[in-house]
Amino acid sequence: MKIQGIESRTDDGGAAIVEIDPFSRDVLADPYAFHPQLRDAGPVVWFPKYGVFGVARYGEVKTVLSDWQTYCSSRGVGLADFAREIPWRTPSLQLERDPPLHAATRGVMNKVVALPRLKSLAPHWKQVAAELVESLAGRRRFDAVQDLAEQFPLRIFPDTLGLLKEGRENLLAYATSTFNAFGPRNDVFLESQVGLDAAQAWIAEACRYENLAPGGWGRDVHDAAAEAGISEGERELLVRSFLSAGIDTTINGIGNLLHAFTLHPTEWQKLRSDRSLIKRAFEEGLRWQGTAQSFFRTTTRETELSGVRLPEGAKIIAFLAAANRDPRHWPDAERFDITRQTSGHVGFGYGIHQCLGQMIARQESEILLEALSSRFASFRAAGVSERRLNNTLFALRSLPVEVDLA
Ligand code: OVM
Repeated sequence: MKIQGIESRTDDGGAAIVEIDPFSRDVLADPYAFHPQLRDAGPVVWFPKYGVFGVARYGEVKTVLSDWQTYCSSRGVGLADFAREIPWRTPSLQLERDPPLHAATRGVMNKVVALPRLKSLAPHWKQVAAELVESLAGRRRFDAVQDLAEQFPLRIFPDTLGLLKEGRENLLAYATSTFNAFGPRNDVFLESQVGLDAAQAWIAEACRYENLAPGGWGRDVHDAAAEAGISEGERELLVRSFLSAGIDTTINGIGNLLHAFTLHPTEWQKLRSDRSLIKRAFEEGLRWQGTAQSFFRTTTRETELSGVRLPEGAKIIAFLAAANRDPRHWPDAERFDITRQTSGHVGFGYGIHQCLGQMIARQESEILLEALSSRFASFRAAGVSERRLNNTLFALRSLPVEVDLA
């Protein structure tokens, strides 16, 4: 699909004007068709529809994410500028904070997700993965999103946190709308708002100390944060970060990776013949078809980026997914290749806000891939897949597959 709308015009500061709406249904359904034109338009683009800048090349995306002094997060990492409008939810104490405040909460959270603690969960997660894969093996045809990618994180992560058993269906609804809320108030966003009040109320309740099970990470967050002198209300917000960022992301990271394998059957065979490729396959999945497609920053001062002048208080979209396929950086960028060198991908972001939960996502995905690739000799599409449009996430609603057993 060729998307019209990129002309060689610039705004006053030299940014290339792009008339395309990056949050239109067409682009959200197939962002990778839009990225080449976006990258080629110039190092910095300007979207008049929203009055925001954008970067889609690898170098500029990395610059914006690295320089938190100039490109801040505390004014929101979506389209809304918190300096001008009231945030739609209480801002996150992680995602939507700058140093020095950011460091205090990040330190607390880092303790909770520390590797030895994470590793101690692996035996249980492996057992859950084995059971899930066995039940799918008995069916041979199933939906790799609904029956697999959604099932696995939902069976392990809420228990890891010690969440209330009842009402967990609210988790996905909440995360989906949170990720939509980083974009404009378009139909995609509005559709995800239906019934959200109840989901938000459940989330707030679920984050309270007394509603979190003893021994779970939710209480660990409370305890570690209390020790750091963080108030009770703020402790609850830190737990909320896990609920916001830990479910829809992993589901779609796994879903997108499985989708990539259905499109590239030889890569599945490579994985089966060399299991040491599992780690790389996960990273390549995030590079080639990442979950979080974009985040915004806001300029704290007038600045210049690759020769383009940006005023103070400007919103700028960092297109992570476009950077991850920028041919200026990646050899054979469009190719899904699980043997490639993937280090430096920005699928988890970059800099001080780089995904806190990335080791959790890695462990979940590697355990699942291990179980799948040992049991399924082939893994192929068996019907038409369906997209689930989201202003931030690249997501599938459905991926019918058929497997042969090993
Ligand atoms: C948060 C958070 C962090 C990362 C991603 C995200 C919804 C949220 O701290 O709430 O997306």
